[in-house]
Amino acid sequence: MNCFSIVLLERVRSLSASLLFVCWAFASVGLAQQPLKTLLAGVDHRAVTSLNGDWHYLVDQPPAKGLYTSSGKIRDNGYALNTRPNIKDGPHNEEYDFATAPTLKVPVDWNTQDPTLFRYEGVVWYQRDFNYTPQPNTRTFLHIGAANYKSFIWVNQKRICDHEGGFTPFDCEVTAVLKPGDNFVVIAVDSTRDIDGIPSVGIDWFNYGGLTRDVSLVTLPTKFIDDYDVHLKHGTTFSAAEADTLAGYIHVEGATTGTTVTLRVPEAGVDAALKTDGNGRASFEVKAKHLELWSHENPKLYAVELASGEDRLNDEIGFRDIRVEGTKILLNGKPIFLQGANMHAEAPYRTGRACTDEDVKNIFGFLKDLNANFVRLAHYPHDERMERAADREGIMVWSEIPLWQHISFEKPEVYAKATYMLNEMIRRDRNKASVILWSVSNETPNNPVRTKFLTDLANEARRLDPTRPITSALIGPHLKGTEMVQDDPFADALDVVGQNEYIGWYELRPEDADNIQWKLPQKPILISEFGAEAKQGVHGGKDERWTEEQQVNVYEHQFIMIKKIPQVRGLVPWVLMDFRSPTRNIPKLQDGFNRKGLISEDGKKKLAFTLFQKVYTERSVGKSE
Ligand code: GCB
Repeated sequence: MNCFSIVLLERVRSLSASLLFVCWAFASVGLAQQPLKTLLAGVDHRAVTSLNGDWHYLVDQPPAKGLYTSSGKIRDNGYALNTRPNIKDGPHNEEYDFATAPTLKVPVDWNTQDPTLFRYEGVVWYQRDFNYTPQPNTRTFLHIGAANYKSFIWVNQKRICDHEGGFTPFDCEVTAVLKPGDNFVVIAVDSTRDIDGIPSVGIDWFNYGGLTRDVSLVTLPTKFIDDYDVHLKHGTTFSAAEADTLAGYIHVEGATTGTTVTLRVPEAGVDAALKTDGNGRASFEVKAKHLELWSHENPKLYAVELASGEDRLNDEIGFRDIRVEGTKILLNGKPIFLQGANMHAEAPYRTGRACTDEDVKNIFGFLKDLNANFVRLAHYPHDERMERAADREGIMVWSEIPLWQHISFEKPEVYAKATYMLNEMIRRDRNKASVILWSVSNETPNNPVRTKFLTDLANEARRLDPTRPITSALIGPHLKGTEMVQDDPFADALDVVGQNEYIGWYELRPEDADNIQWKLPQKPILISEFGAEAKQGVHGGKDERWTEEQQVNVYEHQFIMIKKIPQVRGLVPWVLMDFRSPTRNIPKLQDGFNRKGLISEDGKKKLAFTLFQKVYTERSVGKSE
């Protein structure tokens, strides 16, 4: 087994006060040479040098001999060196050449850019040149918004970092390997599914590979703000009259005790000079002169300025209180009912992994048209643009790590991966007011090993962020007569319980829902998935599968059932838009798409969309009180 110790202290600083050494096996994948020590928050609000654009690429088909040795180690003497083959004379040397290779756009998955790579899951090498002008007293990081699934990175032939996980950002320090003028970066991205990965091998979505989000170089002063949390103080109770205090911390990497940090929110009358402690963290509680709280109706964002020494970072942050009381979800002290939809990170119209401003605009256009106030970003963190848009548009968000169905729960190294993915997600999005729920998993099998794993993970999420409720989507209710019983012990560890069910599609008939009584935990319940497939444009009787009418029929019976569950605090139909899933193989109906969308992948609304639009406008299903 090839293992390495990774010092998680810096990556999960708030997670542990002591060094936590984690060693995980990259299956047969080889050694990571350096631990990732830095994780930069707020990069999308910094001035960066974008490395988006055209990158040369070469496909390293399994067994990927350019990347892996026969014993599964990472090869440091192959493509990573980016040398040229002797084409004309001299002894034959290399079997690759980036300089003459075609290019792929970054970001954007490889599958939808090169038809020969459409179903490819394996290693693709990316290379690009860039120019660098050294600046004294700075540190430079290569920031990768996301690369699915494992990445191995070299700059100027030096291996600088590895990363596992396809949906969260990471940062590799390149200060020591950069030179004035021409430089190059080579990244091998391996999208091969791994039984011990998160997610594991079985997924119901398309495994888009590659550098799927923005890539940039971030140059910072030697002491810099790498993490911050600016939120409305989250006390044991909430009172609108007293909601005038901002709390949190600003962490300065490299700071010694007593380093000054300033926090300014001019519009709220906040101008505070703070001091770091021995860990570089300046914790604070400061009174604002006036605060308008963020909500769906009033998504107020404030310009927030952080500074320490040479470093400056400007963000836009909303302030609000989210908590659970009994079976209610309270936003700013008032009960809310979440009218939402699930969404995969699938780009409308063009298909592919959503990653552009245009994709986000289209998705939010659908949500607003639906009159939604909530979206579950399934089943992994989406592009950061989504949460930024949600902040601006007042759409509340459920954000989750890709812990989907069957995971190697018995393996400590998988738990370590889950915690750092959770940390990467929370680090990136903790300052987004729209994010009201962290989800640790979706539809996992109920057994003691998994329950312990997920309970620990839920507690970890709570420890990383004590201001937001923790949730998960559960399956496995069992029918006892006409009673549907959810007694999964993992629900005890959750603040909000997501209940997935497909009555009328995978089980029973649509009308059976009318008579089912649910026995659910006395906690706020979100019906986090329900629905049926329909091919847009196919019409027929309400009992005819695949028709838009049948999809509507399923939902209408669901509404009869859901109205009788007193704890329900939200509706999250599966799914807003049809999405690619290669396991969906019924020709002419699915053609590689999961068809449970309210909208087709090319933006055409099905009848069920109109149904939800009406229900959400009239607020006819569900109550907040
Ligand atoms: C589920 C999963 C979701 C699937 C959906 C389906 O329960 O959570 O990822 O896509 O069912 O359509 O089967």
